[in-house]
Amino acid sequence: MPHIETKNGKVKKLAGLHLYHDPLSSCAMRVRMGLAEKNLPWQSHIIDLAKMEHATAEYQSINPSGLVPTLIHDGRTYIGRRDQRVQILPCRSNRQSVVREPRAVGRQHGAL
Ligand SMILES: N[C@@H](CCC(=O)N[C@@H](CS)C(=O)NCC(=O)O)C(=O)O
Repeated sequence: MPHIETKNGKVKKLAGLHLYHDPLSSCAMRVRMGLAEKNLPWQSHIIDLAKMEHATAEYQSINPSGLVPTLIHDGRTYIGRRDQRVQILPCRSNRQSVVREPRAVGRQHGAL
């Protein structure tokens, strides 16, 4: 899941893990499953696709692709790419993100 520079000032200030997602999105479900598997606490921000909330200027200032999910970790923004999956690491420290930078699908066990 590539890291992008967010233009949204509020998001830059978010501490911990925050997931912008639609409960019915299978793309977002993969990330929710990874977070649950690693027992990581996270805060939910619902983006209702049926209500076109992903098409708002506010959401697109967080994720310019207008797709869900968007994962924020300590103000850093991670968005999905078709050929890449996020890997959520089992432990956290102040120096290392729990979200590993992109890897190609199928190259690594444990990738989401
Ligand atoms: N490769 C991305 C794809 C994200 C994606 O396609 N999300 C869909 C929901 S599963 C979406 O936001 N669709 C809204 C739209 O296409 O307008 C990922 O896995 O995160």
